[in-house]
Amino acid sequence: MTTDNREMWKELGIDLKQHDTLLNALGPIYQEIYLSQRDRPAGMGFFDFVVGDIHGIRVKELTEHAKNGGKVVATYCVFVPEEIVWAAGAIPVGLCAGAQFSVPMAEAVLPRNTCALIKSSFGFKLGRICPYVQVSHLIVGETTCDGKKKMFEILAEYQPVYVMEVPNKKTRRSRELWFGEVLAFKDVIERLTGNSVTDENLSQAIHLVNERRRALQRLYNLRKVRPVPISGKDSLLVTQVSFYDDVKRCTQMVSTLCDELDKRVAAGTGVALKDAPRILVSGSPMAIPNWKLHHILETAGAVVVCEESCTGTRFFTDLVQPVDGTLDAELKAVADRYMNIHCACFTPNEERLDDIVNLAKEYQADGVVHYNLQFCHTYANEAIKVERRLEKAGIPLLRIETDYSDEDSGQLRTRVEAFLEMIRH
Ligand code: BJ8
Repeated sequence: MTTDNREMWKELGIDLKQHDTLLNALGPIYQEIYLSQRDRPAGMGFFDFVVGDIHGIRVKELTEHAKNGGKVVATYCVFVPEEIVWAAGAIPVGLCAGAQFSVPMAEAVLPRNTCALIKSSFGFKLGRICPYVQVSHLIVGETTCDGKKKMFEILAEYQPVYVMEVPNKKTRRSRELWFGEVLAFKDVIERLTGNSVTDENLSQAIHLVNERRRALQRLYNLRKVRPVPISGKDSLLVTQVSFYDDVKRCTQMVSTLCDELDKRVAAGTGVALKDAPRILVSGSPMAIPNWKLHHILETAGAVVVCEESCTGTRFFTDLVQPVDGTLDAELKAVADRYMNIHCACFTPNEERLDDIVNLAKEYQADGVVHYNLQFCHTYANEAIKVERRLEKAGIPLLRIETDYSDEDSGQLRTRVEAFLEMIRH
């Protein structure tokens, strides 16, 4: 931790005492969960470095950008079209909201029976402990769930917030509404930055983000192999880091990691025992440092081969389709791409059920663990349909409902072990 960093955090208005407590806690957790893994790919070194310096270099880059007149736009959901932000010369940052640390702070204001993701993100602002929140000029929220949209109203008392309306259906009229929202978002970002989004800079931004999606697709394709060359924990970390690291650098580092994994595959090198049950995790997103379920699964002898979530396949599966021509056509292509994210906020949402079954087959999963955050009614209710669909497909399912605390870890471990035992026999 350099003096430079402390100065920078102070300038950003960070509560240094709380912040020290947070960073001091992260080190040992990372050591136990990540660095203790055996046979990790060398390419994970970059991602270890990024987490080790989580509030250092990247925050400095954003601060420099801001000092030079650039804007930083923070987001909480994969529905916010980052291409538009890049096109206008601003930098988007996907905020983490995976730490228990900030939950009690949020509970001083928000109802306790709110999902941990909402409480964690709100607590980071309230406690002034996240430099990514502090450095951002605008937070972009969305209307994906009731808890979030009401939290954004309160968050707006602390920092500028703009909320995009995400429709709840996938009808033609909903798509039109969403396209209108994308156009309105472009106007907001243009006003914020003073720069115009043009067909040229938008097409460059589309290419930039598509390249990162391609790199992540490549990483996930490598996880389909038997034996799997990278752990679920490491893969999850790569996706988590790609929410806030520089898009070009991240694409490069994921590609370098994949080059190494290609060699592992060719040599038949795997990270888990041959008979380790292969698990697909499906459900709510897992932001840094939420590694709880993956850690329990992988220390119980399983290997996570895919995440059907917004910190998984929903983040990168579809590319924005390239179109020749007008800005309007490009914006339409961007809007269309985002409407293919099968979040549980949609009704009906059969596409997500299809995805889970298809992914389980593609990744040769022996079972699915459905993960939903306590008090998240959208995913909890959709889990009923997931259960029925998987039963029909003959794929074993374990439903987990939890939060960010460690209080239920022992109980979760027992349930996970019983599930893996059932799969093995
Ligand atoms: S597109 S999954 S990132 S909304 S877990 S806050 S739904 S009560 S996170 Fe999400 Fe966008 Fe959808 Fe993805 Fe509400 Fe549920 Fe909490 Fe949630």
